[in-house]
Amino acid sequence: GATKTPGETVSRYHGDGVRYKAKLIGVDPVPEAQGEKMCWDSMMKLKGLEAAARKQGKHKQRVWMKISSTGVKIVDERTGSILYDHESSRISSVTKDESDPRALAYVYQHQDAYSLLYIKTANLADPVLVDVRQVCGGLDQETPQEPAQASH
Ligand code: I3P
Repeated sequence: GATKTPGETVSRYHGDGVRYKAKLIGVDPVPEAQGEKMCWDSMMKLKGLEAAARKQGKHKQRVWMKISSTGVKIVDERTGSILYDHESSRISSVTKDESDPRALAYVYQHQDAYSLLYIKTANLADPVLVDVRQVCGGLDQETPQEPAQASH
């Protein structure tokens, strides 16, 4: 994408920030703030639960993912209620789903625990990843190096 000046970055995330149409795949407690394998395993577990739910005729919850300088909010599309409100300082890692160009996950801290939130975007996840990383102070890119190896 285009390189943004610091000024543009600030205004883009100011106030309500940006929002993306998405569906919530799920939330899973995880033991650490970050970790490639941990995130991958958690995402695949949630993906398995999603597939099982779909077989029973259940659909993922439709949400808005709102990204602003304060952090990330997950809002129910139908009711407008805030499901999750994560301050940027509580988001410890952001992970691209190498198996799905429309999915991403991030880990957030709550009290002394961590959870992974896994989300499917209506369009490509890449610009969303960039936005989350920007508001979280440029988190390290976590790109799994051997995604194909994890499919056993
Ligand atoms: C749907 C299809 C969509 C999926 C949707 C499925 O199945 O796989 O791609 O939305 O999930 O129900 P079908 O083709 O049998 O109708 P996403 O791509 O956004 O996951 P959903 O029911 O959870 O919305």
